[in-house]
Amino acid sequence: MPEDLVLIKFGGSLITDKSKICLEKIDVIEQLCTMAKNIISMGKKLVIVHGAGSFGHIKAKKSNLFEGKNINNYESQLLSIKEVRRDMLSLNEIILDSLKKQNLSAESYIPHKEGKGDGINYIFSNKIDELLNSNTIPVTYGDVVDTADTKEFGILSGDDICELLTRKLNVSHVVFAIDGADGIVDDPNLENGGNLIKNYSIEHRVVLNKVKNDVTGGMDLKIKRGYNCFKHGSRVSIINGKKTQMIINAIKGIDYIGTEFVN
Ligand code: IP8
Repeated sequence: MPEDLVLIKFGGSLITDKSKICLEKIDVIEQLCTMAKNIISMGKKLVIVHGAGSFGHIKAKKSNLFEGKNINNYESQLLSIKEVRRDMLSLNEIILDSLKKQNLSAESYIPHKEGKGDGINYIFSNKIDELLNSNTIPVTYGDVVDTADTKEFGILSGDDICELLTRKLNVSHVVFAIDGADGIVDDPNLENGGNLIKNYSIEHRVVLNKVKNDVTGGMDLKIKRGYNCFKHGSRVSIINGKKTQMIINAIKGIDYIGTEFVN
């Protein structure tokens, strides 16, 4: 696999309006895709992962898709699975179109079609490797996936994907592009929105709020998955996705505003 492989997760709250069902933030998506063009011009290989935001979490939560098959609610769960998969495909399509506007070669990896297993147990097909080998940017996302056990289905988060792909592909740098903060903050409930932790190590104590309309856990899961990517040997940064120059700086290895995982 390439030595300089960057994986960026576009957070669901960053690219969608989480309070309104299936509403994308097209200006933010376009800014991120312009940044992707920049990263490719730097000679890096790139994998893009995106979250679900209001295209996934609201319906997934309503039908408890995270917990798998519920015999009392099975029919309506099956309907929700169809809807969430359809909605996620349409969000993925919006991102692909925006990348194509930048003349980038990009193709979807659709989790529920290609692999099986929920959360960190998901098994990938080889499609991502094949796309990278043909200089195409794989674009994948958090999805409702089938499982091989009695649960029948469950949720694969984009954050899980970051850890799984870091292990599979030896990613050199994982960047979580988030909304509403410059990185990990000590306490988001403080009047100033919290103080940025520039160098995060696992000993840091941070206050993590419960996220509305979310089935996968917001910053909590990002920190867990990010830490595992870091332990695996990848650089890991959490950066405000609206400050794309900071993401470019981080990838270039120069000073940036954001959080970097350290020992
Ligand atoms: O937004 C969740 O993915 P995430 C996937 O990356 C669904 O945590 C369908 C809710």
